[in-house]
Amino acid sequence: MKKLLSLAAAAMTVTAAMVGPSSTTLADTDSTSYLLSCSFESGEDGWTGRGGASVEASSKTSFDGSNALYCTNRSDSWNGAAISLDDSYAGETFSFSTNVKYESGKDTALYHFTMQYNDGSETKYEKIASANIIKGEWAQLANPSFTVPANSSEISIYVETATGTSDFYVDDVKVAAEGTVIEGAKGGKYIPGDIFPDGVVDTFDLICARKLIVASDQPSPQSINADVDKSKEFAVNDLVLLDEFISGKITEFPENIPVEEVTPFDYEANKQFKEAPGDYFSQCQQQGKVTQENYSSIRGNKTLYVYTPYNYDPEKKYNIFYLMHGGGENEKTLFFQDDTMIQNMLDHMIMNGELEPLIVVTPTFNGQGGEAANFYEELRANVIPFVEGKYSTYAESTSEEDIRASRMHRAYGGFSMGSVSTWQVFKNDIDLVGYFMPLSGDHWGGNDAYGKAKDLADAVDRSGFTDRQYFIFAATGSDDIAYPNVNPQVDEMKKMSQFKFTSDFSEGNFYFMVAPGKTHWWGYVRHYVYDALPYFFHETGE
Ligand code: FER
Repeated sequence: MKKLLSLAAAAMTVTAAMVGPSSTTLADTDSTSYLLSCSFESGEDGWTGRGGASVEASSKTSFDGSNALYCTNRSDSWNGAAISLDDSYAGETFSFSTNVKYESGKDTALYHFTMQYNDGSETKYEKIASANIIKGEWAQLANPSFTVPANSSEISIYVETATGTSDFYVDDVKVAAEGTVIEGAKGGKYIPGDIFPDGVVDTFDLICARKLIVASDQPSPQSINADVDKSKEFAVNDLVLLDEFISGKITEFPENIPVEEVTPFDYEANKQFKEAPGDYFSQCQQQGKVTQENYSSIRGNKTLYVYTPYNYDPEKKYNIFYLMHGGGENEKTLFFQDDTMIQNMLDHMIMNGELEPLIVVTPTFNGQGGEAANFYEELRANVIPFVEGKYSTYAESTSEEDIRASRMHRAYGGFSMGSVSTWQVFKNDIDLVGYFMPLSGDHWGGNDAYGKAKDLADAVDRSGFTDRQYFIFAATGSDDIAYPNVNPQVDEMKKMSQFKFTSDFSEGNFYFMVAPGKTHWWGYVRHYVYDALPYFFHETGE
């Protein structure tokens, strides 16, 4: 009884600390001898960047002392911070511990403390400890009994993430004899219900939750664990569920995730071509930014450009539109040529409230073995993960699963050969993209108009998506050289159940706008983007 009381008192103390600024527990002060102990107080302590990552001792934050190791420039989730261990570790069992923290991006992220070694024939990787950690909080990744495989060599230990490339800090890394309890950060782990951060959900958490709900209208980072129903706020319902969970009435927390808001949009059902106002192609007083990005792809090293809207905020989520140039053009065509200057048009549309701020990317299909019809491969393998790992979109991470989950916030379009690439993206990447804008170009697949339409309809059937889950706004000019190719394809598509023809995407999913008298030129085609783009990103895909 006495013990319980004192633990409850401890719980109260921690609660008070949680409501205020987060507190950390100092590492042990006993005389344990460590095989490795890295505090980063006077440098990197032998740690190096893994993959392309960089590491440096930094005083921006620390778990213990005044420095931590700061890991940046990661271009893949396996990039991180590493240190080599000598071969004498092989075959022995030790206690490993590190503390990790990250400061931007998702609210929680999965981190791994991993060992790499050579088993005599190949390189192997084994997780020492893993944890889902809370943004802005130090968390400990520890394993008191981890055996380094016998006869291994080239051993190193490192910190990495399961997905994404965010910067992180590492501090107070220790290796000690098997079974040693190495003190580390308390809490910092995402465990719904674990409000008194001890790794288990029990009565102490209920005590903390009750205190939290009366004491705090400003939730602490730790209160993400208190929001057991994932409603994005800690409320009475969470308290009720926690009580039921602890008493054994329920064995898991039912989720109450808020439905994602989409902006209601007043579609026209039969959208007619309308030119953007002439001054939309001059500089706007609220300018977005166009950034050159270099990336490596399955078809060599390439460049693309990223338009970020005025006041771009990496803490917010943005819809994203990939827009492909035509044959003989390149990734610069859309942003740097007098007859395009799409960025000025986007600036004006966003400033005047005609378009939600979004990210627009101009990649290229040019390159080693690259062509319009196979760009969909590179889009999936390289372009989307690269861009969306770096810029803030609805993709929670660059895992294919998270890219799929955010497809209703992703569009792809293109002109001429770019339109050819668009139909191919529809056919092959429909699981990643929800909106399509093929401009002045037909689908290269199938022998005749029916064959082209059928090829696309078959792709829909294979995907399993319903006709509320993909949207096509196609356009061309009546005098465009592509019109005689596209128009018959559209006529065949209209007959198929997969495509419901209207520009009111609350009712259907497929439209073809014909601009009277216009020919095959970006100077006209940019206006199709002006007409079509505001129609995107309003459907939930439910
Ligand atoms: C078409 C699709 C693409 C088309 C032309 C192109 C004539 C591209 C032409 C080029 O890049 O030269 O439907 O119709």
